[in-house]
Amino acid sequence: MDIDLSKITKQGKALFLAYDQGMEHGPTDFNEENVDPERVLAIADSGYFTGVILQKGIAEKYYASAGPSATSSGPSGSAQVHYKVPLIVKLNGKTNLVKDEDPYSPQVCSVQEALSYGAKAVGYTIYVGSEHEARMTEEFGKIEQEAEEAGIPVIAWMYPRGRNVPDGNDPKVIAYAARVGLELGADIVKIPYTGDPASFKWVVQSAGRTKVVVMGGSKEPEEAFLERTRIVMEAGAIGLAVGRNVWQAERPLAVAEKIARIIWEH
Ligand code: FBP
Repeated sequence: MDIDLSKITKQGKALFLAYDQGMEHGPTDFNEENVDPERVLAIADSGYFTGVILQKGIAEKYYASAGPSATSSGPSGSAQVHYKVPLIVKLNGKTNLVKDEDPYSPQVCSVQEALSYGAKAVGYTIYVGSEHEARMTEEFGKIEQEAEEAGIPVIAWMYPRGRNVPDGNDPKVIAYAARVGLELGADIVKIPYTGDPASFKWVVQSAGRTKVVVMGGSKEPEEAFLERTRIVMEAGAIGLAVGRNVWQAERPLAVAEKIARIIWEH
């Protein structure tokens, strides 16, 4: 069955704002402003994004619950914020305090729970090549089935990592990871950029009918990031899932606008 991606895409393209770094990296990624989920949700809700990626805690306490920008009364009498940007709940996650050579990211939220916060899609990281890969592909298999039954898309973060992967940025390994996403039934794979247009095109081809979005990475100069966006769109990606390069920018909305223009005018 073809899953409908229209709730998290616009004209078939996607721009997701990732805000799960508090779990993956800790608040070292944040400053006084972007440490506040409401501020980042306001960026996500600006109209430039087709989805916001959150862990369950922020999904429940900020996206689905009361806040100062509340607009009406919810079922329990509590005020409800009505964000327009579609919610994507990340179902697994880990901290970087555990220095595992072979990473494993456990499932911390179910598809049903994600749906209860209003999720329009769910996400899951598989560290392809990790000694724990089998546990993650197994968990992913169940999630994929549950999401398909619920009629929502699954996005797989396909990150080649672990002692079996000497270089996680090797284009061949990234293409392999993208292909595994297709094989496992991911509707979209979120993968690193390979570093050059030709090898990235092969990654997109390897993903077949599974759509490709590119991860952001740590903050880089704006023009370099925009250039990378142009290249990946040219190579056939449907868009980006970006966090730090937007909400760590001095003017997040200005950057978001430039990225969106490249994606939709491509
Ligand atoms: P960024 O654009 O900030 O890199 O976000 C993308 C993302 O995949 C997040 O969803 C996740 O928190 C983070 O990167 C994981 O980073 P890493 O595992 O490379 O430290």
